[in-house]
Amino acid sequence: MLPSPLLTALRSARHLVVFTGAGVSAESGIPTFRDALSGLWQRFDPATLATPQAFRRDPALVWGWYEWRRMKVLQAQPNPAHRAIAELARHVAEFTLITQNVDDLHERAGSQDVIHLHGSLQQPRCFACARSPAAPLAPADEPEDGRRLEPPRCTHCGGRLRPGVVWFGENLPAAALNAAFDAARRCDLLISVGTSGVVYPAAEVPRLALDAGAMVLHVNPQAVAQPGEREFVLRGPAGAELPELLRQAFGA
Ligand code: BV8
Ligand code: ZN
Repeated sequence: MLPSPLLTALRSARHLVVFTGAGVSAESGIPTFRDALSGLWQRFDPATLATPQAFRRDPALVWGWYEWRRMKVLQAQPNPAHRAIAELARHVAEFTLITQNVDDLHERAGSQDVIHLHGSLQQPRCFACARSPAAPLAPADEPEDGRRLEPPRCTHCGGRLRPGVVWFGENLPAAALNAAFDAARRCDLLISVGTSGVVYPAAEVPRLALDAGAMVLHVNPQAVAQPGEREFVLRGPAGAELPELLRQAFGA
């Protein structure tokens, strides 16, 4: 049974924020960011591959990695965690969903106005002129040697297309970051789902909510936080914990 202060906070929430990381998509079969380098990619470090320098050095390798991940997303389905988050929004007065993920599984589960702090796999843009391609990308084809894939060219300037994600060393979209920080400061309850909380400035979000007096719940199989007066931890997979939370709080 959820602790009663948490049940009360859920049922009386004026403004609920849900903040997600790669763990919310794990049960859809999308490798988490730290695991995204399984198999063929295991000898790469995400923090070096997810950078503009890596793309400049070897665009086909980086594009191949993202197309492999985009293909995994196309083959995946939203899981019960994504669906429970979409349903939660219907039970509170104000709801904000902030994600670090670059997949579209929240949207495919019915969530709207999702704040993507780190961009999206679905919106490539030109590395040179930043324009988006006129036509959406064809479904990812299998990278040739299992890895490399030449990025398509921009129809406007001939530059290479790059994934529409925020790489390490790149600024986050200001509008998204401001909206996320504003929601964190105003909410009365924030649920942080499936994130290791190591990447900044996104990792600030739960701390901002806590410092502003909100209650914070972490949902993660790993121990990512110490429970405190206004901080709770649900140790388990989001696909099980979130539907159960929804049932206990709203009978949904
Ligand atoms: C910035 C998009 C200003 C791409 C990502 C040196 C130079 C430059 C910058 C820095 C530097 N040192 C530090 C920094 C800042 C840097 C940073 O924080 N680095 C870290 C590594 C220390 N940040 C940046 O660079 C940011 N920009 O600071 O700009 C600036 C500009 C110039 C110079 C200086 C500063 C940009 C960061 C954005 C990077 N892009 N993603 C892509 O996806 O390829 S981040 C990437 O990791 C993911 O998007 C995700 O957001 C992030 C964290 O991963 P998680 O989502 O938490 O996933 P993870 O795998 O880590 O954990 C999964 C969790 O799920 C685990 O806890 C697991 O237990 C749990 N789990 C597993 N199964 C389940 C589950 N939970 C629930 N249910 C389950 N079933
Ligand atoms: Zn261009």
